[in-house]
Amino acid sequence: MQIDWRPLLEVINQHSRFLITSHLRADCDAIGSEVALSRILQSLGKHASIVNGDEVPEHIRFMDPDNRIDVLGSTITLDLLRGFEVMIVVDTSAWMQLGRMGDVLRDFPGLRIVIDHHVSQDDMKALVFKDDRAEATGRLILQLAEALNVKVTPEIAEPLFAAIATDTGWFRFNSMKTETFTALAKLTAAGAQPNKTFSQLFEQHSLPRLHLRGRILDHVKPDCSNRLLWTYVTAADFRETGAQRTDTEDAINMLLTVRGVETAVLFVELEPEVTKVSLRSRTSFNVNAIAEKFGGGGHRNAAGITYHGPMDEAQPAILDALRIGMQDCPD
Ligand SMILES: [Mn+2]
Repeated sequence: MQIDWRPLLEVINQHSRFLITSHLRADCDAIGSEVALSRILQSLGKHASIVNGDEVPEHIRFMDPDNRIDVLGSTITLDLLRGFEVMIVVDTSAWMQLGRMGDVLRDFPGLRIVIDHHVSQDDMKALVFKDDRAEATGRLILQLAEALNVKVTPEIAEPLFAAIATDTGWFRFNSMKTETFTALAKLTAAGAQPNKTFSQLFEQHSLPRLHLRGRILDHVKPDCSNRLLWTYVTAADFRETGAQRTDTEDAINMLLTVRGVETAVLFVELEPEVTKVSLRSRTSFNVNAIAEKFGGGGHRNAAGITYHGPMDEAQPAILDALRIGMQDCPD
């Protein structure tokens, strides 16, 4: 269903000072939507500030080349957030995900707007512009630009392209639809450069990260007649490769590239008594149910656990639960 943007057009026409925020641990859809929206508002002669509850993650700093995004309590203080007439939340509708900006929103005396594509919706006492069929908030921001008759410059197109590209796993998730390609065509026509964005997103890793991946692959073990693959990273692996904690990101998905694999698990030894566990499923098998047994959570197909115990205790406990849950696993 197409969003009716008219109430928001009216709000934008009638106000001049906008405060934009998004969720903690921002991704490219959050940052891209914020940056593009601020540029759209600025092109209309409005004042727009972006303030988040935490820092832009290092690997997507390229999304904010002018350092326009403030962090509450770090680069900006609460008293400087007075005088805004409209507060706009993008790419989330959950209080929990706003961090300290949630308090700002709770106390905000002006109008509240939410622009989002997630199904869940907290009551934020806001005007909500939502399309939960949209693959990314970035595409909704493009719709808004069109509704406002704003010319989409390269500076608006680039962050929106990155937003859609990342929320669709570089155009491969089944959230991709005809409208996505249409939006991408408009964005590239307006100056977005897919090859540049690809390089910024996926070709900036460190050599230690590559070495860590080598170890993760080297440690892969099959289980449950090869339907389950699991692997691990030890504290020594981090130390010896020089890799960072964040360098395990996405590594688990490599396990799902093997034919016949249904479930993948990655154990990460964070501390002697803390083991981070990532679970993935590409069938109807619900890894979230397993994660919840151990105090973790997530989604059906992707979930995580922070296991308070050594890795050699976490491994048999969680693998056993998976074998039972997956059914028909030989002993
Ligand atoms: Mn998103």
